Amino acid sequence: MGSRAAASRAASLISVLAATAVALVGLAAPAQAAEPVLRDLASAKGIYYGTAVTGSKLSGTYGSITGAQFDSITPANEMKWGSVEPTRGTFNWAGADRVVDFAEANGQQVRGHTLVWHSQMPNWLANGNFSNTELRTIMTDHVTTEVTRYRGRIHHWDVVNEPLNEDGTMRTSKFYTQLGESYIADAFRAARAADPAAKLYINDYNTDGTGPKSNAMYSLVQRLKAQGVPIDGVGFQGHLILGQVPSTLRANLQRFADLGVEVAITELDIRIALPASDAELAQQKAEYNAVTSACLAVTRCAGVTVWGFTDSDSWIPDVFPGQGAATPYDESFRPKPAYYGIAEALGWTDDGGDPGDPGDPGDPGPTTGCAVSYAVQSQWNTGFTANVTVRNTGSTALNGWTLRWTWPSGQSVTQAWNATVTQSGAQATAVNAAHNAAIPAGGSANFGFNGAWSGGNTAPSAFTLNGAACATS
Ligand code: 9MR
Repeated sequence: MGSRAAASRAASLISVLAATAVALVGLAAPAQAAEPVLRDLASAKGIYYGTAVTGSKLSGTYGSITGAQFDSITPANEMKWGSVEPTRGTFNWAGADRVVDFAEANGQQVRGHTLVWHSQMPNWLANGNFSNTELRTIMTDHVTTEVTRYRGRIHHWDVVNEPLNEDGTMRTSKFYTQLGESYIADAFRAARAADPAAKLYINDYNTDGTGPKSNAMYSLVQRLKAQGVPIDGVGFQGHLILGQVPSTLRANLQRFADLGVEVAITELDIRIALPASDAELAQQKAEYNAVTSACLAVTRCAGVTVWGFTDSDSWIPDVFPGQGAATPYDESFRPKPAYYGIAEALGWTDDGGDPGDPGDPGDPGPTTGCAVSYAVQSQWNTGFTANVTVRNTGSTALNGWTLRWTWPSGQSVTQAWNATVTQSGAQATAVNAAHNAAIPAGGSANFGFNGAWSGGNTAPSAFTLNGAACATS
């Protein structure tokens, strides 16, 4: 199968070198010898394993893991129309170039994302009044210019992104409203002419399982094929919710493959209501495993891309407040159970020699723990100022925290900063501020408050963090 053979090319030697380099400089736990290397495992199975990246972050630990673990990268934003042509006729390729250059330096393929999309258009385009003829030319010129620039360097292009509504009707984007469905065919034809080697994809979300939207995509692809439109693949974004991975995913991928196109999971993440419990992270492991396995079970599935590999680079918390923990690595770049779920789907088995590895069979699993230091910084006749440091001594990141304690001698909180502190009777409750909600494993958060006291100002002796008792120091 062509796409699988292509995906198995020389990447593995390069990735071993990259992984070794990371281990030598000791930057990141996941690249140590006993840890699985997703790109090698995927390559051996004939698929690629990719991640969306933020180009400006491609150095340090973020860059090391990106290079070591993945054999395909997708610029999350840098190739979008608004990024590359913010002013009509003025192109800024710096961000996109950075991603493509990184990929080539690390033996990776690039998924180009995305050419024609209703969102993240430059203002001149979104708000401009163009005749239908003019708009069609603007669109095909854009496709031609961008695809030509990266000719021979992009393995997949998301030519048209998110053309459908949830009910399966065509989304009334500027392109559809003015040009009708033929805008899709025109975009694909322009892309093919500009780079005959790139595989050309249509890409959408909530088409992962069967349903009205997926059925509409199926019909659309049938129509395009019948018209001889040069479409090579269908991308299924895979923005999923814990517990709601469609049971029809594999069968859905297969029916598209049976139309004679490639399929790929292009933007996988599995979001969880925060804070994520150990049980939820274990379920997420199983679900990452299931999605990866579904791709492997479909011969024409070219690969899987996660939409950001680390929770510190995920769009989810910004768009779905209170949800997150959606990617395979935590915010401190520690592999989560999901990472091992992917690796196991790709055929990795624990060597048995590292019972401490998170996610390994027989390991103790993620640990939780906290330590609190409480200090009265100043005290006057009836008032005092205190400072509290909360340390995450567990092995997984916290995404949102609540600290509780009971006052031993009738104190009360009058004003707080860097946390919201409320009081009920003798019990005080401090909830994180937005900026210190995330505490990576080994990290800490700090807040302070003014309080009132009379008679005595004995320090609290016990604290709980998210309901679990903390050590005090
Ligand atoms: O991850 C991207 C995020 O940084 C941007 O702010 C956002 C703007 O819409 O786009 C995100 O990526 C989207 C992708 O391009 C298309 N599918 C949905 C993704 C998440 O919104």
